[in-house]
Parts: sequence; structure tokens; C-alpha cells
Amino acid sequence: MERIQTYCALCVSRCGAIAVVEDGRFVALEPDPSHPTGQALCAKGRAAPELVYHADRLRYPLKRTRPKSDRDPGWQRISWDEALELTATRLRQLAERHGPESVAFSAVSGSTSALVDSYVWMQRLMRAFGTPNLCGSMELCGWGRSGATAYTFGVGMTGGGHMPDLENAGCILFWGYNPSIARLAHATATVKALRRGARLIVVDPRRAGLAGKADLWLRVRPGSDGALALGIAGVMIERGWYDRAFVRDWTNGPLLVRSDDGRLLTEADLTATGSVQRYVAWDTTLQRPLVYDPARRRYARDGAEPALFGEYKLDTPRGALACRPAFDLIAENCRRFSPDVVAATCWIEREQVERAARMLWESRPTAYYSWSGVEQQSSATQIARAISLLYALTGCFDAPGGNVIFPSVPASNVAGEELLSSRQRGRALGLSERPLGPARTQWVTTAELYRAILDEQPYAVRGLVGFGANLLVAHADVTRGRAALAALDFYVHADVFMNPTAELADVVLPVATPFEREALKLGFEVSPAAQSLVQLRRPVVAPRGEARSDTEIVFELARRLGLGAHFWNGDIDAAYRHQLAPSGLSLDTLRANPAGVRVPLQTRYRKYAEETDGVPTGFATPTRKIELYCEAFLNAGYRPFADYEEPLVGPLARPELAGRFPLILTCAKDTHFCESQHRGLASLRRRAPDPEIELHPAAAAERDIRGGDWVSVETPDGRVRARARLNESLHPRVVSGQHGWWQACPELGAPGYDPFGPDGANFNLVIGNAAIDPISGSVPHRAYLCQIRRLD
Ligand SMILES: Nc1nc2c(c(=O)[nH]1)N[C@H]1C(S)=C(S)[C@@H](COP(=O)(O)OP(=O)(O)OC[C@H]3O[C@@H](n4cnc5c(=O)[nH]c(N)nc54)[C@H](O)[C@@H]3O)O[C@H]1N2
Ligand SMILES: Nc1nc2c(c(=O)[nH]1)N[C@H]1C(S)=C(S)[C@@H](COP(=O)(O)OP(=O)(O)OC[C@H]3O[C@@H](n4cnc5c(=O)[nH]c(N)nc54)[C@H](O)[C@@H]3O)O[C@H]1N2
Ligand code: SF4
Ligand SMILES: [Mo]
Repeated sequence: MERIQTYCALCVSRCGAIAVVEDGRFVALEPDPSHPTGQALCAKGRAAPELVYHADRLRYPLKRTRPKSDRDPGWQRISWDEALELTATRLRQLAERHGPESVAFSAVSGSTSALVDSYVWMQRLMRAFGTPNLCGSMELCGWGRSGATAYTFGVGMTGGGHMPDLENAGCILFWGYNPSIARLAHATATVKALRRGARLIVVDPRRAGLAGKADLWLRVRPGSDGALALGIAGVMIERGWYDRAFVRDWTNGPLLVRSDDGRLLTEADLTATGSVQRYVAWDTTLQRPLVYDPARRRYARDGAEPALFGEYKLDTPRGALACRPAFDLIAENCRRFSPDVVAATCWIEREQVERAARMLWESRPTAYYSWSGVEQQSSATQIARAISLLYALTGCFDAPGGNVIFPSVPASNVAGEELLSSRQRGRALGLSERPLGPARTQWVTTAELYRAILDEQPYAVRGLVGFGANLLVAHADVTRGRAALAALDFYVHADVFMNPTAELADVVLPVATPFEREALKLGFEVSPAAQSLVQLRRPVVAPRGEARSDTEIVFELARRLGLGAHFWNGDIDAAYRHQLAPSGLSLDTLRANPAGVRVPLQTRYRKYAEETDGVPTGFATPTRKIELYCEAFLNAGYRPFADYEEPLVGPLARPELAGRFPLILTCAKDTHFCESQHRGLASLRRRAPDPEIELHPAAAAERDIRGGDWVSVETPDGRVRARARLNESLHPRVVSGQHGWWQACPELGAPGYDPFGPDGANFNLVIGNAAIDPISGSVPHRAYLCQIRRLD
């Protein structure tokens, strides 16, 4: 028997673990409490051996032999050599004839899979190949917390090494995030913080996970989160429960906004010799304009007190101009969301708004995390902006116990940004419609991908390289998606299992599970201690059949595409050495220490205030301050400060639909499965045999539905089935479903579900791709209209 120190890579938690191997067979995965994320394992982690030895694993490369219109693809086993040569030839042909942008990549999210092992290499391949199109669920999973918040703070707020400092937080705010299910290591750390007396606020339509332990649970109406955040911010401003000095010194709240065009006033507006690069605030002591220089991160007069409120008439060469500090405009907008308005809009009690504001302020330092609940919304960007505003008011950014940019082990960036020309970057699908959205960094949505394939707009996409990604189950507009994938000239898909999306591929490549392959992980994110650990995960057993790691596939494909020079000529060890060079760690040391090596790191706080030659670091934004007021938004035609937008498929925005579809539909993850995976594992399926929809007992009674009944879930876009589960914690007009159901579990005789028809259980069959966030393209999987009916 061998016990191998490793970690479970199946989801974002990456729990430290010990793999038990008996006679060469992987028999168990156990928690490793000596690992910074190893306190516990979930049922999925414990089912790892079942995953590895599952009968349905893909074990050999496959080639389609029948047309895509045929229900049977006629899969034929081929050699790796044939599969990769065919793939490289077809991809090269497409690039030569139609440009590399005619090939898109798709990828399973690193939060729900071990593709995180290979993500940067896959991105490097796609960029070296020359395509700016990666369909990786960014608009549903990471945009709000990382992309949108960066417009405010200059850095993505939650994700990577930028995390809530749970060890020191006085108040923890989880907004649309349930770590008990989604990120075990985070849940464990939160429970520890609660034991030491930290307060917890949970914003969630369901009383899920830690909401049961929270000091305050805000049962928000799905998708109305922006109004709630602005309402809480409004109370904080009104009562003076905010860090005034921080807002004054480190946000662009004091900068004056012109009343005529909403732009930030510049020095050039005041004098002919003034600079357009310098902004203007109002000096409350001297009662005159105060110039702010982003290059020096300072106001012209040391110790000056810029105004946060008021209206000021300034003399300009073109006459008098009325201006107000940005913060004054923001405060005014927040006042529109009084506790009464919030109560009516968000369906919560008005007293809760003040309680939340008070707790965020009085129990600080405050740290927060937000995720899926507010990502999959038609106003995902504005919701993230509103939460960012609220958070900036606490003054806890990068402070002990706040949201801290934890240190990370120095490493070379290998994602290959430099390999993609600016011309190709400019061709990312959706970039012209949404210039500030995820396409700026090569993330495209399925709506854009399907349009490019089917309508050839703005140009034709003809090839797809899929690393995992079950697009037809994970994304909306399923029927159009199927037509699009079937219309591709060439589609290669690498996966651990066959899935309904991969069924439309031309070539399928078998991928090893994380327990059968080596991978390098620099930092485990959730705490400074976790960040300091570097682990080279050892394979526990040899891959089944001919399965290979995604990294091996990327490197070998790169070589055959003539891109070997960017990939150390296929030498993965050499690539790791390059990646590790700045860390001072050697690959041999890591191989000799499977439990990982800790690199001493020091957590520095408030790095924005650190000075170099007398100039503070500031923030990576145009004004070098936290941008509560964002001119980039104004320039793109959006509101420059956080504002509320009604969910686009909701009772207020679509009253004509609300009669036929009176319920609000949202969804959440299941603890037993990752997204559309794992329904085939008997130990998990036994505990969660059916797709479910949760509804309030009153809503059920009104429809003659009992717990356990099969019901239909119908929206303006379609209909699917699910089993009713009664949940008293929900608002009677809110129901919550599950996505990801298609796979059968033959071992238990548990059925699979047709992903494309009303008798199936593909949640996303009833979600459309039309009503989306105008800034990011996010799709409202979490706020839709529906009706539920009992099925006889
Ligand atoms: N209604 C609704 N829709 C949603 C969501 C929701 O909450 N509700 N969540 C959204 C979110 S946040 C996300 S991230 C997406 C998730 O959607 P996807 O990113 O598609 O993720 P999964 O469904 O988990 O997995 C897709 C495939 O990846 C394969 N896979 C697993 N591990 C690996 C690996 O290491 N390598 C390779 N090559 N393949 C692997 C699996 O076998 C599976 O076939 O769904 C989104 N869609
Ligand atoms: N067990 C398990 N773990 C996973 C995954 C999995 O599928 N299963 N997936 C991984 C991935 S890809 C991701 S992105 C993360 C996601 O992790 P989370 O974001 O925590 O996942 P969810 O449970 O989908 O959503 C969190 C909460 O949002 C609530 N919610 C729904 N609608 C709204 C709303 O309108 N407003 C607010 N405020 N809340 C709302 C739900 O009730 C739910 O409790 O988890 C990762 N870990
Ligand atoms: S939470 Fe479960 S699936 Fe995720 S890494 Fe930990 S043990 Fe693995
Ligand atoms: Mo995700």
C-alpha cells in the first residue's frame, strides 16, 4: 500500500489530499490536514477512484465516420498519431484559407475541472495559433468578480490570489456565493472565522449553506442585487458609516464632474495651458479648484481637503461651468434606493438594509466574495460595480481582514499574451459590440460563437478546438448551439468522458483524470499560507487506455502545428523550468517532495500607499485611484457609476410575460456534482438521483404539487422536467433549479436525459441568449420568468 500526498483538482477548492494506492490500484482519497486546503474532502473527492475506473471513460482517440445529421457518429478508434495529424492538418488549412480567427477554442472552466492544470498552456496555444476567440464561460463565471471589478479597483477583486482575508476579517460578506458547496476550503476557513467571532452576511434567495449560520441573511429577489447594494451604500453614506478619509484620498470620488457632458473636469478645461491628463477637485479650505495629477497621485496642495459633496461654479475660458464631485452624484443616485425602495424592489425587509450597512461598518474589517448568483445576470457588470462601490466605502481594500492581494510565488507568465498580435486581438468576437467586456482579453460568449458559425457575422468561424466544455448543457440557446456545432467544418474535442457537445465533434481525444497526470500548482489562493505552497502533483496511477493529459495534448498539437518553438519543442519539463525560474525552485526538488514546497512570502497590506521616489503606487486605473466614476464606461455609452437595472427577463421589465410566467427562476450548484459532470458516478448519483426544482410550499400547494412530484418548468423559451422539492426558505414567487443533467448511471439503472427536448432535464434549454448584459454579454441563468406545472 502506498499513500501519496497530493490534492484533489476536481474543483476550485483543490483540497489537499492523500491518495491511497493498493497493488497499483487507486482505492481511496483522504483529506490531508497538513495541507493548507486539506481539512476535508467532499463526496466528489472521495469518489475519485470511481471516476478514474469508470466504465464510460474515453480511452482512445476517436474519429467520426458518419455525417453530423446522423444520430450515430459511427465513432472509430484511431491512433494518437492519426488523430493529431488530422487535427493539425485541418486547423492549418482553416488558418491558411480563412485566417486563424476562423478557429475558436472552447474550454471547461478551471473552477469545475482540472483543466486548470493546463489552462495557461492552452491559452498559449490559442494565442500562438493566432485566434482571439476562447469560449470558456467567462461571462457566466468570472466576469463580474474579476473583470468588472477591475474597472473600479484596477484589479479583479475575487479570484486568483486576490481574496478575502478570512483569518483576520471582522465581517464577511458572501454575495451569491455558497462555499459550503462550491469551495470547501473556503467554507472551512469561514467556519473558523465565525468561531473566532467574525460576523457573516449572506445575500442569497435561498437559505443555503452558511446562510443558516449568518448574522444576517438577505433573501434578495434574484437579479435585483444591484438595488440592494446601492441601497446599503446609500445608508452608509447617509449615516456617515464609511471611511471618509479613504474615499477622499484613494478614490476618484472627489474629482469634479462637468454638469454639461458628465466628463471629469480637467485642468485643460480651466486654463489654455492646462493638461488634459490632470483632473480637478474642489479645495474646501481655499474655496477654489484643486488640481490632481495622476502621475504623482497627488493633489497640487499637500494637506488639501477636497470636497466630496456640493456644487461648484468654475470659471473657464468659455464661461462659468457648474461641476459636482463624482461622489456627490453617486451619493445622490444611492439615495434613490431608500430602504423602502429596496424593500419593494428586492423583496426583503426594509430594516435589513440598515442592519447590513451597520454591520459592514461596525464589524469591519470587512471582506467579501461574490460569485455565480450575481454573475449570471443581465446586469452582471452593474451589480459588480454596485458591490464594488459598497466595498470601497468600507475602506478595507487591501487592509488586514479585508480583500487582500495576497503575495504569490514569483513565476514567469506563460499564457502567451505577447504571441497574439494587436490586429488579431481586435478581431475577438463581440469586441465591437461590447468593447469593455470579456472579449478584450479574448473571452467570447456562446451567442457570439453560434452567430459567427451560423450567420458568418462578423466573420465565419469554421473550426473549434474544445478542451472539455459541455457548451450544449452549460449554455443557453441550446437548439441553436447544436445547429452551430453541427455546421462546423472541423471540431476536435478533448475530454475525460463523451458528452452531448463532444458528440458533434469530428475527432475526440481521451484525457487523463487529474489522478493520472502530473501538474504544477503555484499557490492555493485561499490564504497567505496556501499561496506559499508550490506542488508538483504526482500521477497516482497510470492513465487508463491511451488517455493523455491536456498539457501533453497542447504541447504535441503545438509541435504539429509548427508552433514548437513557442512550446520548448514539446519538452514540458523545460516549460515548467521556465515557469519556475523566478521562484528559485527546481523541478527536481518539487518531484522529490510530492507534498509540495513552501516558499516564504510576506503579506504586505495597503500596497497602494507604498511609495517609490515619493510617489504612491496607487491603483491600475486611468486616474490611479479607485474609480467609483469610470470615464471608460461613459466613453462606451454606459453609465459612469454603478446603477441599477431591472433583470431583463423579469416581472417589471416584461410585464406582458409575467402573467403566463409568474415565477422567477434561478438555479444553484449541487454539492454532489460539478456542473454537467459526475451524474454517472454511482456513489454520488445514489444521493442525488434526480434533477430537482425547489419551490415554496405555498407555490406548490397552489399548483397541486407535492414534494417529489415530477413537474414541468416552462419559460418563454421552452420546457423541461424536474422533480419538485419543497423549500420554505424561498420567496413564494422564486424557484431554483439545477443545470447539468444529461448523463445516465447504468450501474444504478438511473436514466440519462435528452439535452434537446422537453422530456429531458437540460435547464439551459429554457434559457435564451437574447436578453443579456449589454456590457459583458452575461446571460440571466439566475433571473428568468417561468411557470411550474405538475406532470401526471
Ligand atoms: N443554468 C446554469 N448554467 C450554467 C451555470 C449555472 O450555474 N446554471 N454555471 C455556469 C458556469 S459557472 C460554468 S463554469 C459552466 C460550466 O460548464 P463547463 O465548463 O462546460 O463545465 P462542466 O459541465 O463541468 O464540464 C464540461 C466537460 O469538461 C470535462 N472535463 C472535466 N475535467 C476535464 C479535464 O481535466 N480536461 C478536459 N479536457 N476536460 C475535462 C468534463 O468531462 C465535461 O464533459 O456552466 C455555466 N452554465
Ligand atoms: N459542488 C460543486 N462545486 C463547484 C461547482 C459545482 O458545480 N459543484 N462549480 C464550480 C464553479 S464553475 C463555480 S463558478 C463555483 C460557483 O460557486 P457559487 O457561486 O457559490 O455557486 P452557486 O451555488 O451556483 O451559487 C451561489 C448562490 O447563489 C445563489 N443565487 C441564485 N440566484 C441569485 C441571485 O439572483 N442573487 C444572489 N445574490 N444569489 C443568487 C444560489 O441560491 C446559490 O446559493 O463553484 C465551483 N465549485
Ligand atoms: S471540494 Fe471536493 S471536488 Fe472540490 S477539490 Fe475538494 S474534494 Fe475535490
Ligand atoms: Mo463556473
